[in-house]
Amino acid sequence: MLTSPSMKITFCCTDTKPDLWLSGLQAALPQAEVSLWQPGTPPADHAVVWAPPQQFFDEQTQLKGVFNIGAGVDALLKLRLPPGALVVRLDDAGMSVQMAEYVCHAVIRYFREFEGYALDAKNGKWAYRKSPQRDDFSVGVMGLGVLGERVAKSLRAFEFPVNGWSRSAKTIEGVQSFCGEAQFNEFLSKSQVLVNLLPLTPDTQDLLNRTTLSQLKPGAFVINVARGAHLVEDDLLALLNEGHLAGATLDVFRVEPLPPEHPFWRHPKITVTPHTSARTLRETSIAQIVGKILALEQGAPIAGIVDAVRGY
Ligand code: NDP
Ligand code: OXD
Repeated sequence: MLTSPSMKITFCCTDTKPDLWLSGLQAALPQAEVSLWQPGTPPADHAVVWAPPQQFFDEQTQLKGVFNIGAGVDALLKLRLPPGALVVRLDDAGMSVQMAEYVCHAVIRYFREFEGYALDAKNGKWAYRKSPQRDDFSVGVMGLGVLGERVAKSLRAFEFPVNGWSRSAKTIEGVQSFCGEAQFNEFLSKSQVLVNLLPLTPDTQDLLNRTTLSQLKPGAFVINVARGAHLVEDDLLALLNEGHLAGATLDVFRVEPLPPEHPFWRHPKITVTPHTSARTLRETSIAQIVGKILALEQGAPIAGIVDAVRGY
């Protein structure tokens, strides 16, 4: 038997239909007791969560593992968590390939002017557009973690010059590494496209603002796929309207769903998608989480443990 017969798993995921998660977890952990959390649920050993209420942690004080069904833990870390619990984020689980698709699509759409061709086609216009020189078209990826590294490598496969910015220096073939505050301005000034894949922490909140975005090359393009609170929305709008920025593709917003009256919806230089660049894949995620629960129960090391002080 792989798990103790009394092991209890509780599931508390806002905005997520629970049934297939519960049956999937139960099938993968037949000896465990898997339940949907509701107020008063007896203490569990491990929790599978997304945006749970504070009451959940106030009651579930004996958790050993808190498994977030996403990569970003910014919302989770705002709560008071049980002191003994390890917080574990999803570690790729099928998200990095989706993120690479999304970002490469957005970059290539801008580089090859496919939006302009689509407009021309609507008007029956047959005309060539001149793409910029690839060598002058540097893409800067902020955050070179699980997702950012995959995105940077995928962009390299299209032979774009790629720079990356992270806290610590990285060695990724073909990608120039910049790190820390000291190298941030240089990184920005080299970027024709800026891709944000940072975690949301006190250090990174509002980091995409007038001062930083003004340092991008003239006519730069911004892709935000991390969190809405990284971006000062009015500053982006001003720089687009003044012409310093050419456009933006935004998947995440300060308020989600993006309110109907928000100017981003109708701005001609902004493409909006509904926080969909890398979706959580249920079956892959269950397999990963169950593998980690079993490893933890056996005292084995696992990847993806969040450092609450660092914030990611
Ligand atoms: P990781 O934790 O694996 O990577 C984070 C990267 O950011 C690391 O390279 C880290 O540097 C760097 N970093 C953190 N803080 C700073 C800082 N202050 N200055 C410079 N670099 C910093 O995260 P993931 O790649 O898995 O995910 C990134 C984010 O993407 C998530 O936090 C989430 O918000 C977002 N996301 C969005 C999705 C969507 O559908 N839109 C889906 C999934 C995730 P170092 O390596 O040196 O530690
Ligand atoms: C995540 C997300 O953090 O979906 O995984 O945004």
